[in-house]
Amino acid sequence: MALLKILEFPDPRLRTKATPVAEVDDEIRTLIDNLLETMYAAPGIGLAATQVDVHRRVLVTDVSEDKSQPLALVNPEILSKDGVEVMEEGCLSVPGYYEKVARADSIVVRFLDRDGNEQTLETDGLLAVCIQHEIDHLDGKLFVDYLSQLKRQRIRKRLLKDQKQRQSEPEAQAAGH
Ligand code: GNR
Ligand code: NI
Repeated sequence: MALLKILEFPDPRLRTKATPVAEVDDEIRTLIDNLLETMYAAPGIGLAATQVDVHRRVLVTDVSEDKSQPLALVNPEILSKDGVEVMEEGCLSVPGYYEKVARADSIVVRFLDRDGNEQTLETDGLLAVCIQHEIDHLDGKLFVDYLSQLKRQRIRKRLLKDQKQRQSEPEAQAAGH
């Protein structure tokens, strides 16, 4: 298992559209394990392969309190959406910012599990929001795209400033500060 580096907005690699997985093999299972480890360490409730610069259609989530419900979705496809849920969202690729976003409240999603078996999941609330957020990543989309241009530009400028500051302090970066 390995901890992967998470790309941060406005890194252009986050705009890449991920390609479908042809076969769920050991390489994909290793990717899933590393995504889960990276998500739990962050900590976060979801992570898309795009965020670790792997442009394949793979995402993981766990919305439980005690890391008891890991889910991996390969080639996820939303079959139907219903209702509206406004939730305060955050993103590991947009650290430190939380904003309200409106999404479907309930979804039906079809995907391949880690054994390559096709599954259909009907869910709502936080898990439904999280899966929509992660599928957006696979399409090169971020939650800041739903905000006003003014808010998005402010976030962009502040994050760029943080990133440049970290680049100029390589020792602190190595020490994890
Ligand atoms: O950890 C995360 N929390 C979160 C909260 C509300 C809506 C979506 C999310 S996903 C986010 C982790 C992440 O960035 N996944 O891409
Ligand atoms: Ni995110």
